[in-house]
Amino acid sequence: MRVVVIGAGVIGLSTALCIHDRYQPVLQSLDVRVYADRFTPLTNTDVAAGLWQPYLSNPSNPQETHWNQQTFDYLLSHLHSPNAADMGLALISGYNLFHEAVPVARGGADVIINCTGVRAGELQPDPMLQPGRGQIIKVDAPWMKHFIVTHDPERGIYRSPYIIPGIREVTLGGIFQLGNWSEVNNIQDHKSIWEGCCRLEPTLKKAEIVSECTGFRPVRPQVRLERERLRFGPSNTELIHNYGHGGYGLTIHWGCALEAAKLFGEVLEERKLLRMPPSHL
Ligand SMILES: Cc1cc2nc3c(=O)[nH]c(=O)nc-3n(C[C@H](O)[C@H](O)[C@H](O)COP(=O)(O)OP(=O)(O)OC[C@H]3O[C@@H](n4cnc5c(N)ncnc54)[C@H](O)[C@@H]3O)c2cc1C
Ligand SMILES: *[C@@H]1O[C@H](CO)[C@@H](O)[C@H](O)[C@H]1NC(C)=O
Ligand SMILES: CC(=O)N[C@H]1CO[C@H](CO)[C@@H](O)[C@@H]1O
Repeated sequence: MRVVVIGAGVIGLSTALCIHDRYQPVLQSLDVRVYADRFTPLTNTDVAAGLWQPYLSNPSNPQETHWNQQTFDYLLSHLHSPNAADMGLALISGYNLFHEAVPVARGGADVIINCTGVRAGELQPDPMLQPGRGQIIKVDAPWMKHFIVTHDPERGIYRSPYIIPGIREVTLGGIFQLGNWSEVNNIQDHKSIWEGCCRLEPTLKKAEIVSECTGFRPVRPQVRLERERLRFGPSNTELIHNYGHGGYGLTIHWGCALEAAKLFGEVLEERKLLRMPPSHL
């Protein structure tokens, strides 16, 4: 069984890991490879602030709420493990403020998993998928112990500042611009983030800027997580899509990886490849 995962952001890596851990013990042979044209630290996942923050429940797919919950439980279960620091895990409190002031060899895989994020449309057009451009500034401000996320109706979701401490740096942001593919940092956006965040937390004025970058959220009305069968001549290749996680990819990733692994298990069952039921994670 040869599995090719396209994409090395949080979605591709967690899906590859989940499939490997669950099915490697029960298959005669399982070869999982991850292909991507960008790896860490150059993916959109690296730009994310990293807050577990589900959006309001998605009426077009109530399962997303369940996947968010599974991810939360998974992260929480690792909080006191020796891996917590490597996973970047920390429990922090904070404030939500409202009213503020690849080239894949055809036939070379039995199953292909598309975890291509915002650029999934390059491989096969998906009119529902759009870039939600974001820009962030990372600062050194170890005195910041709480997150502050604003949802300002006046400024809209598009320029509403947030301050999110990570385990090393603090992420300042607040830009959400739909449909713009520009990867350059914009000076107006920079000013808006800096001024907005310093107004929320004046001590940030003395924080040193470590880096600044732009990334794209794979915005879609709902995550695309489903099977599709590809036919190349006589051979059947199964395709599993797992993309379109918007501004909540880290929040939902593990639940989606479990679901993708379940779909993979269906393929194995149909092909009568399972020697015993899959191990439970
Ligand atoms: C400013 C900002 C802040 C964010 N903050 C948060 C947050 O606090 N919490 C949260 O949960 N989410 C947050 N997000 C959202 C989160 O970053 C995304 O949902 C998540 O990174 C999507 O992961 P992904 O693996 O699908 O995509 P990506 O990280 O974009 O990875 C896609 C992978 O596919 C590969 N790829 C794509 N197309 C091809 C191709 N044609 N050939 C070969 N390889 C290809 C790329 O090289 C890459 O390896 C934020 C996003 C932004 C922009
Ligand atoms: C897209 O964003 C870039 C960088 O912020 C900006 O210079 C450009 O004007 C924007 N384009 C559109 C069409 O909004
Ligand atoms: C939607 C999407 O990205 N589909 C692609 C997944 O990967 C395969 C193999 O490269 C493509 O054929 C699909 O178009």
